[in-house]
Amino acid sequence: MRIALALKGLDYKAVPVALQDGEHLEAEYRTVNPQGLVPVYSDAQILLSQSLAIIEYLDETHPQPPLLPATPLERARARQFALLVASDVQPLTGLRVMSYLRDACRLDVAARRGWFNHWLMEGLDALELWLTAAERGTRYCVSDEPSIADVCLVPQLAVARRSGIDVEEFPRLAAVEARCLALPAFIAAGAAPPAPPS
Ligand SMILES: N[C@@H](CCC(=O)N[C@@H](CS)C(=O)NCC(=O)O)C(=O)O
Repeated sequence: MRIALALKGLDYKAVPVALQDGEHLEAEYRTVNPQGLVPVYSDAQILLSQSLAIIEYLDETHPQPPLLPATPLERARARQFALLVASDVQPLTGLRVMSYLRDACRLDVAARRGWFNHWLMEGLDALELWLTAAERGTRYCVSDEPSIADVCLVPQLAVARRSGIDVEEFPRLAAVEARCLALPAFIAAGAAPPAPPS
């Protein structure tokens, strides 16, 4: 959501929610999102959850630059990549699922790590293969402009990097990521990994 806001050049006030401290599960936050998940987006009129719904809302209310490409096939392809991340990978690897595996299923660290890596790697493999299959020499996932696909891909790769996965094993994903992270909007949104210690 932050990347989409930055690509659109929109000013916003970020209200951090400390997930590791369980702030999102407290009654106060649940008055904002009863589901207890981030992000939510609000302006004077509305309160919305679900990243993809928010991003499409921003795209429709602030059409420039478009986050969904020009042709029906490119739009479908962009949504395909975005959904692969947001519906197939993130839900299986998110904090609440990992906490449930620890607390309710009593899985140890190794088993939880195995679960996390399995679903994340399966998703990255699929994204890389689809990117290869759809390869038309474009700068970003779907076209020569960043789309909703890139907006979803880059944070998922940041999660992979933080988890010690070698993203360079996925050369097409890594190349798209590098191009995105050279864009001011991705930098402004904090999508770039921290610089290595000197
Ligand atoms: N489908 C939701 C997923 C939201 C979600 O899982 N957000 C994570 C942070 S990226 C979260 O709030 N995790 C807290 C938890 O799992 O307890 C979306 O795309 O917005």
